[in-house]
Amino acid sequence: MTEITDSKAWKKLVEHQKSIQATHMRDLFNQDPNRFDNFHLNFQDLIVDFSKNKINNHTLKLLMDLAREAKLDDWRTKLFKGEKINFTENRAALHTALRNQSNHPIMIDGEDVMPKVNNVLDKMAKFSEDVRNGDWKGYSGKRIVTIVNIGIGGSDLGPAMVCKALKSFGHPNLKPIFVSNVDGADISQALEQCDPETTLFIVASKTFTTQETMANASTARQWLLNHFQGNTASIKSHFVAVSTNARVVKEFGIDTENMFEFWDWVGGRYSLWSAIGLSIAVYLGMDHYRKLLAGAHEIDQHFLETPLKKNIPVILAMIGVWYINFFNYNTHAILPYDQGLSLLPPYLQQADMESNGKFVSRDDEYVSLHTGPVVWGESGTNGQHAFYQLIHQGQDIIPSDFIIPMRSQYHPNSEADLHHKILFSNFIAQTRALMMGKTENEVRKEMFPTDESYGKLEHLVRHKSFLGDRPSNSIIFNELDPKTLGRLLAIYEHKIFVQGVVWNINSFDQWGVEYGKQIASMVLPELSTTRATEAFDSSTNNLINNFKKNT
Ligand code: G6Q
Repeated sequence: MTEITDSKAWKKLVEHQKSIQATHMRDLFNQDPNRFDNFHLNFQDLIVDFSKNKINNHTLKLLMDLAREAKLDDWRTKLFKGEKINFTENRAALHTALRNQSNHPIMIDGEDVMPKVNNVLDKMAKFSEDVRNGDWKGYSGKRIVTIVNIGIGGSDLGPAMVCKALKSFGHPNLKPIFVSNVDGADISQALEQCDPETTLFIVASKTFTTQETMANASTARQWLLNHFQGNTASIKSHFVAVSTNARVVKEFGIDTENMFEFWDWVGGRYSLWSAIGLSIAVYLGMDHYRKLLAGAHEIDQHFLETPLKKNIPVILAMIGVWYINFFNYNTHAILPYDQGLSLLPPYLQQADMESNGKFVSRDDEYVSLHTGPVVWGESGTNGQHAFYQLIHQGQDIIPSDFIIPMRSQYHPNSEADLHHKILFSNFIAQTRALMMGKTENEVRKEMFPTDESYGKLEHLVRHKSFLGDRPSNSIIFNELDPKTLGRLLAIYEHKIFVQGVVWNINSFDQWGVEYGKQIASMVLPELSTTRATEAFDSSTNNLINNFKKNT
């Protein structure tokens, strides 16, 4: 198989990188007064400004050529058609079917999946309405006020992030809590906030065998049964399941009538669009949940139909490839300027790193290139008072995405308005400072405004200077509402997919997650024996044996 590094576009990009490397982004802006016009895209009210990147028209042309040489068009079609592109698990990756609002048939193994997708959505609608309006009662007849989602990874991060992001749309009398960690502190602290008579547990697990989720769900079940004197009839009113595995759900004691189904072609990290989004539907209401799906569907259409150079996920993906593979910038920061989006960085960390943290190609060969970047971040302005120092003056260049609504969800009174202006000005300040930097002469002018003061403290000049030339994308939109959030998340999903296509990897498996689960299941029985363990390496044996001595 020819590698992407042998493609014409790749070779030209290597040469082009050498010629553009020394050009400061300041100069790119000086050379082209219309740089913003030339390097931004709109989708409804969403604006993606990618002008603060080390690119020119020629860069973009070559990057689009590269995407074409990687056969992006074909892969995009395969993704949406439900071909089994997750070949190591023999599965399709059809999260787009879950939000297929146009409802055209989507076939897997000769079966149109849309009827069952729509049936589950209807079941979710009925259930979430019943909980929200109090028709669904706890065992003692009281209405539900707390919803505890028990799940981990893909069965936790998406719903937790969305419920936090869209809190202002949430039901005022419902409180969502997310329990994921097997550390007993997580479930204990959650249960401290709950009354068994008014709590609903949603056990969310694709496999329904994940150790952490099953341990937390069992603890929650016991807690409920303790309250109702062991009466197992109470479970039906307080536990529902979201899973692909009806048999194990039943064994756990949850009636399959109270199970919301999804399918093996929904990857964990792409599952908030499936019944895994049940906690979202209950908290925000099904109308808002459907708007979230609709926003994602709009981007699916945009991604499918828009020419590459106007295609938002493609542009963001290819700029990422440019930095990772041609500049060796191997991390990427997600910096939302919206406190509601504070869980977006960990959400996207999973979406990206679990998808593209791969070193074997689709041709079963070792990949010779850097693939997925280390994705990290924190909401602004908090991050500014912590790690931004390194982004401004550290040795590593960290391409960053700044994400901000123009209006706060928390509706403007004069004070909220002021908060938002301060927030927005900080976002602008950071993106400009990163791009422009501050030369030593500019520092001197600031430090020594008069001739007399000139030269004093000269040794500080370099410390206070900034090289700039540090890239960022700015993604802005009117307000963070369900549709906008759906659009934003789908943009990132497709960006990640495009990068996986260029690197010729399978973005939809996660053997690294499976390996950890496998070793943990070998260690657990060792912790319960009294004899010293000799089964592993000396470090592992000693760590286990010290645990045994001290418990
Ligand atoms: C996601 C991963 C992983 C998964 C969890 C939970 O793509 O596969 O994060 O979601 O391990 O798995 P279950 O839903 O099966 O409990």
